[in-house]
Amino acid sequence: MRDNEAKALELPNTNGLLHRRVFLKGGAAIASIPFLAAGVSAEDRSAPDLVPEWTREPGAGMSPYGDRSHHEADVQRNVVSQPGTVGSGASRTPLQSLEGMITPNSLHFERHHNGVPEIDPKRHQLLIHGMVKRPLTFDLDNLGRYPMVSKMLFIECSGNSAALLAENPVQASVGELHGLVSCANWAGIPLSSLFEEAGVDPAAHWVIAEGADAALMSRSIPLEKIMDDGLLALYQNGERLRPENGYPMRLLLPGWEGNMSVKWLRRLKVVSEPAMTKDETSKYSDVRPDGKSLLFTFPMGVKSVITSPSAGMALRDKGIYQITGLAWSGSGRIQRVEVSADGGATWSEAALDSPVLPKAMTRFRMGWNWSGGPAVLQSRAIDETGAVQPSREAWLAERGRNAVYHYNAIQSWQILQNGDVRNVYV
Ligand SMILES: Nc1nc2c(c(=O)[nH]1)N[C@H]1C(S)=C(S)[C@@H](COP(=O)(O)O)O[C@H]1N2
Ligand SMILES: [Mo]
Repeated sequence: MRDNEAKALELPNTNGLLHRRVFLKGGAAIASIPFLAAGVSAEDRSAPDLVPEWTREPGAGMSPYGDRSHHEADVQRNVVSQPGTVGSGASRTPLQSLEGMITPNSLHFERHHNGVPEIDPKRHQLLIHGMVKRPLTFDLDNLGRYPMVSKMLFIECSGNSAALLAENPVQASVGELHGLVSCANWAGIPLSSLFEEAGVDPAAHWVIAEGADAALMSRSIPLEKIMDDGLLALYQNGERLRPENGYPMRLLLPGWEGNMSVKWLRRLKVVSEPAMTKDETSKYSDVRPDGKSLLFTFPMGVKSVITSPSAGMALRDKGIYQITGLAWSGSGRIQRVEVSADGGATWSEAALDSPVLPKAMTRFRMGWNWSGGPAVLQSRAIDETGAVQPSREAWLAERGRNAVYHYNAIQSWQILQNGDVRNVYV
């Protein structure tokens, strides 16, 4: 019976993909298709213990600051520091273990150039100076009096997914391969209001942002971006920023490469020309096939990745599965996501969880009836500007083998006969 139901929902010639309407009508429609095939009939199982030990006595008390279940303790960031250092490196979000669009603060990816500074919030100040009428300083106290906004925004390191440039496919989890991206609800003060108070000289075009860490991370930012949607972020998913994500204040430039969202922000200097800092010349510039480099490639491209099933997972039996993943674009909203189960020969439209927000992660879903035969799963995102996520081949043809940053090509997961999932190039 289940097989027939599944067959009726299959899109023809797609290697088993199901029409996205299975997700569109909410719970009832989902229950009516054989996703429930994983449930075990009550008759086939020994009677459940109606009074297990946790039901026999009062539970634990309240706690002033919560933690997850200790059974979930192995869901962790993957931490890699550069040889000879502790604080120089990155930790990646375990995308394979998460659902929805929000990254919990404890699992937001981290990228530090010289560790997490221990900042006293009472002494930390932000200075706005340079080509302004009135240089101003702000601390947490007086910032608390400005009108705030909150927005769902992703941050992605432009070095994310660089493992996919390896000659042979690296066998690692989706988090280890693509986990330099996270999405949170960020609250803070639109920088335009602070800049208006300082009074910007009309001849100014750039702002140099500097962090208070021992790397003195600094980047040149077009003044236009700061005035458009630049945010001085103070809160992350409702609570104060985590130390590793910039406590007590960070710059957040929606949709632009993560490096520009300077953490532990202490200075914004208004200038007429970019500063050509070490962080935007020796790094975070894009070497082209002819050996020349592009500077200031700010927005992150349209991108998506299937998080389940993904490398390291295994499908148990042929039958119905949910394919799900994340899509995002530095240029705005995700318009649609397409999924292929035949290595890109055919594409079908996935369902998108709402809300679909600009410069935030969007969760997509697709039903799939795995025949037990060979399959290569892929997702391809298209954003509201019409930009289409490129194939790996097309990306390499354009960017060449010297490139390191801004890899946004389609990820392929191969399903082997035994159900194991592997990273593969097609
Ligand atoms: N001051 C400072 N800001 C910084 C960095 C840093 O090392 N120092 N790393 C940058 C890089 S390369 C990225 S990708 C993002 C990462 O933000 P997150 O650690 O909150 O995820 O912060 C950016 N801001
Ligand atoms: Mo980065």
